Amino acid sequence: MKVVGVSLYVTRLPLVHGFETSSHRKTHLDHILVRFTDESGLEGWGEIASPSSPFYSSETVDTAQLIATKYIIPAVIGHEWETPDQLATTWARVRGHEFAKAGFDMAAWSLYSASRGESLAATLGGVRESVAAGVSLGIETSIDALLTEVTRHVDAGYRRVKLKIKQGWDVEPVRAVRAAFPDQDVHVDANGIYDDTDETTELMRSLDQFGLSMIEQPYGPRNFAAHAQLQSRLQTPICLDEAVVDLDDIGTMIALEAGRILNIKVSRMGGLTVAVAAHNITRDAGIPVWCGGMHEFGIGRAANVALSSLPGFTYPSDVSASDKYYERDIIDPPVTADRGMVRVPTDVGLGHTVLTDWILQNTISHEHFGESR
Ligand code: OSB
Ligand code: MG
Repeated sequence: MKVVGVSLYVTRLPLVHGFETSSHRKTHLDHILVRFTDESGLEGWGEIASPSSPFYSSETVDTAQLIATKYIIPAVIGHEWETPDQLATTWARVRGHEFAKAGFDMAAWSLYSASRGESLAATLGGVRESVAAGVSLGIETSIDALLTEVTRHVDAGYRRVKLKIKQGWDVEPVRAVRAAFPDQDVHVDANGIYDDTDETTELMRSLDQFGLSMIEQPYGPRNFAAHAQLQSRLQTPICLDEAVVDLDDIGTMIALEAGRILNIKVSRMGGLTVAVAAHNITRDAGIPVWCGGMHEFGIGRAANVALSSLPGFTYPSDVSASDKYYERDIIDPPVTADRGMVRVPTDVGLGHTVLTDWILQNTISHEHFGESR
């Protein structure tokens, strides 16, 4: 196959409910949508779900656009490939910039699965007809407001609730949620905000009493040693997110016993090709995984659902329904959850129609490279 045309759309959607993590609050997202056209006129879509500011990782929408236009697109256009991993070799020598790469890798997989006349999930090796969905709930202005959000999503049937925590918003909100929902699968995510101190160790040990299914990324992204030491002192499993951006990091995580669970994010790891490899490695190592999210629009969300259908994804993924995030998604039908289960599409490619007109109506800038079709 050969990609002959690439379009980039910087598209903005407002969130239905503002979202605050330990680093900042957001009310809308700008994601870069990637459209491939091959020589036969087939289409593939991908999504660069980088945040606008470099507070989750060092990438931003602007850096992704720069890397895409300067390094990835010139290498992709006209390159002959048979499988997505072959196309991924064209950007392999670019260090870092995983979010940017992920958008292109996703477009390659969606084009590739469409060309095979199969669903994306089947092409990736998926085995599930539906996947269990969790929700990720941001920091709220009060514990009452948080309980309202938790209640709404537990009532909707979501299988797991993740609470964002930071200093001053950790033990008390968790205590309140646990008291109100004693049997609910609950976990917390610190997005790397805590310092490696005795005080943090004590705080994390006090979270042990709540029977959380995991504590996600308490320490900074590079601090495997601190995670390993904390894990040896906790009953609750530590789950790594920001720390693991490539397969070597999984090796480090395993060698140091820096966590017992891995959040595999397509965006953070540079695409579906690496995400599938990460799934295979962790499965062989006996490390359970789930698929994390970056508030993806429908294209990235469809990729997350397809990935979550692989056998190693045994914990509920952050693949909530489109309406948890956006009033109107950019795909039809939108992603829906039925009692916390999301059906894996069996139609060819992404399994959803991409709403190009709706994308254009919400697009801030649009660029085209190569042949136009
Ligand atoms: O740490 O998983 C995270 C959103 C933005 C940045 C980081 C994270 C998140 C989420 C959202 O938790 C998960 C979702 O897409 O529902
Ligand atoms: Mg996280």
